[in-house]
Amino acid sequence: PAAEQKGRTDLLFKLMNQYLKNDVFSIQKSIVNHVEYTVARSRFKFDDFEAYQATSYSVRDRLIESWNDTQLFFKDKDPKRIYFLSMEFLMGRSLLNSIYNLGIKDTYAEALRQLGFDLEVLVEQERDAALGNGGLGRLAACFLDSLATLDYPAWGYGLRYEYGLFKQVIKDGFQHERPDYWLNFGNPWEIERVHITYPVKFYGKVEETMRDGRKHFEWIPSEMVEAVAYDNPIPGFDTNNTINLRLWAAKPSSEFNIQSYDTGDYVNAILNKQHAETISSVLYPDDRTYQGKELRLKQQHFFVSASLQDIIRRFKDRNDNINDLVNKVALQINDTHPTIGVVELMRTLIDDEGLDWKTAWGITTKVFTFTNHSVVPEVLEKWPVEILGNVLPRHLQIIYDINFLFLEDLKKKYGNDYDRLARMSIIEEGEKKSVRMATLALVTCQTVNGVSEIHTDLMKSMLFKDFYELWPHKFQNKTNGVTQRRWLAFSNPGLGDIITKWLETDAWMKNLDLLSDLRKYVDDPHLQEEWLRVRRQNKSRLATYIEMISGVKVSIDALFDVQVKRIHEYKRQFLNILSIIHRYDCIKNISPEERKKVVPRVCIIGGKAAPGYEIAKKIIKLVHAVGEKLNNDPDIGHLLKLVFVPDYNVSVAELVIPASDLSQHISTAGNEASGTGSMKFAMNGCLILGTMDGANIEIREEIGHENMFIFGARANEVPKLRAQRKEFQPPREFRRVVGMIRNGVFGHQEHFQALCDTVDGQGEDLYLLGNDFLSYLEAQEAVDKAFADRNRWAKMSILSTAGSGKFSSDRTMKEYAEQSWDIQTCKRPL
Ligand code: NTF
Repeated sequence: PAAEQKGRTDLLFKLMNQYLKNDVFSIQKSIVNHVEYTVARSRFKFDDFEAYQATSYSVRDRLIESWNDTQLFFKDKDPKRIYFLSMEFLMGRSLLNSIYNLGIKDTYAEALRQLGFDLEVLVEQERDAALGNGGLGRLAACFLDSLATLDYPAWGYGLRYEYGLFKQVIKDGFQHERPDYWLNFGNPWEIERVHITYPVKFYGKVEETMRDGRKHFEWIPSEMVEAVAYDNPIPGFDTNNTINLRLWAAKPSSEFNIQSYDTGDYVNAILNKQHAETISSVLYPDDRTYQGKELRLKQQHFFVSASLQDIIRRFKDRNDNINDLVNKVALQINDTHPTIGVVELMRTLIDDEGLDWKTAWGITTKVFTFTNHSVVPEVLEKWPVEILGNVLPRHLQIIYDINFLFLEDLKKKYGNDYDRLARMSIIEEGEKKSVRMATLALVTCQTVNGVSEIHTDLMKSMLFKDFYELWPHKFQNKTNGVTQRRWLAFSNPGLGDIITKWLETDAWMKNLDLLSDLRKYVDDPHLQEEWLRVRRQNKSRLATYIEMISGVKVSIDALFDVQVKRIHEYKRQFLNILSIIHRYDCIKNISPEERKKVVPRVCIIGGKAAPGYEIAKKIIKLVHAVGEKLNNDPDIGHLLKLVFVPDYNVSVAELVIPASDLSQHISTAGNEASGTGSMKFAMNGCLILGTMDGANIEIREEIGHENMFIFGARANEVPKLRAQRKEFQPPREFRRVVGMIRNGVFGHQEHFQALCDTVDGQGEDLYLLGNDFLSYLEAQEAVDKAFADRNRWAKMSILSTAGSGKFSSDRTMKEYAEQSWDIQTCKRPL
């Protein structure tokens, strides 16, 4: 047997070193093999989609090698790991990103070319993985890219929704939602782990017993659902590390409720079980209103419970003492959505691990860190006690206990200041008692951070003022960032090449601060020429796309003015439309001579409205109505166009951002926590028209106020302006354009009255469109003036890119690693 054993070891060792090769022929061999044996098509006849599938599977093979080895290496070193818990990961497509990150893009392109396929065409076959709503989910995706690239021992955990964010279809200018069944044609980027499953419990009751002389609580659930792991390898760039995003799908539990089969109603017993799968079926499409729906709470508990079981299992593989958890595990909760996990960990430690409250509390409060992503209190999730207590009865008990002890402590400090105690309580009293999830997170997490400087300041001074007074040391700022790999290097390769050429290095792909060296060459006419040429090529690509989707022909000499993001009143797409109407009105009323001086513009608006958000949907309709009018007005011609880009998503963003001259980030100051789109645009040399809100303020610091167009009320002025609304008389220009809509200049009057009401007449104009209008128009004029001067614009554009080094998510991740998670890198050697 010893000899046999040795023979086997030798054989395995030999086999283990048979890694896939990355020369053109080996890649072709693996693609064609997948055509034949995975896709089951003939290698002599397969179409673009099948070629995409086979190519993806061959890339996946390579990812798996790197990922297995990374996981083995992590297991061996057993460093403290960071687990990033998020309800949303807006990944977009994977093929191009993976082969770029693995450093095999050119070889793949060549391999495919010889086989008669075009990589660029195949890439388009992939469906976006849209498991997120917008900024919050995309941020999580950028973070994973940076964590892998920086060699941090990290895991992402989330939900494998069968339906991602709905597809937006426009009919007669109205948004319709279509389900995004993205798994329809299979998903080559995931690996189902049939053996990695955990039971997740719901409902039922709690029984109190005595155990070892101590009170013991036992939760007897009445529903059990199985969580099955799906792994998504996330390769780092220019490193051997590939980390994991583990998403959970719900499956009926095989063990539970067996007795119901014995009642004779076998078929119904099975049908009832099928309900379990609904838990992971659909992503909620509202990004800042919570509806207190039971299913949403079940989703939250489902994914954190499975994740925690998985994390504790992994911990126990290598550690005997549960107290060491704090040295091995950091748990990041992305907004309040995973907050129930804090309670689930307490429950596990006390009920399952047998720890006393104090020990469990000591561990729990050291492992969790919390990021808040919103400025206004209305967004903060609250769960009605009734729902929470029904779905998770033991958790509600624990929440009450946490709150009791917390309030006792507060009383010691603040005495009978009951107002304060009521404000700070985890339980909100009132008609409908509810659990304040952000408060729960604040009380239990080691640190809490905002996502831009102004946001963190507002958290301290307004949103969580009481808590800042109590625990100033808990509060941190972590300004958001985006990955320059996906958002600059891969989606704008032309510009990337210029940057590499002038900096004489491509090291900016891992150290974005290097971009600042571009400043040295900003006046060089060669750089300016090359820069503008690439930007024109990108614009021409977008112009073709625009014509395809809307039939509108646009001139690439015009200024491409873009606002793409979720549609929200606070983001003020309506303000943008009003200024477009103003521009239209001005052009109509000037002489042909004067028209010659007008700077031509193509205005592009895109974004989804939450399905139940009526005003947002009207804004979309208005874009179409105004577009219809001015795109077909012979007086206007190419001077002004307005197009709506439907179904804005990650892939559309990759096309639009590199082709934009100007991008708008014009939220009412004090409303946008950060904004990350702005960072992508700035990196790509697009100038920003914005308010002093969110990350715009820091972008301005980096890029220079002279290279941005800033307007509007400042955040500290907003409360006063709101208070003075009753006396405020909007300017004549504002009343005129709103009047044009009301009077039916763009038709469909009946749809727009309610929208106009929000900004004039009886309306409150909560977002101060009327107040900011003139200053916005002035900024727009400054834009025209700058664009008319080609050299000046080129310079400003280069300086935008040069100043965007700070906005890499690599920087953000390093800050979290050092200041919140206390983790070290763990780099796998080749
Ligand atoms: C969003 N928050 C903010 O509105 C953005 O300003 C920010 O850039 C992103 O988070 C990422 O931090 C949300 O979507 C939510 F849901 F939290 F309100």
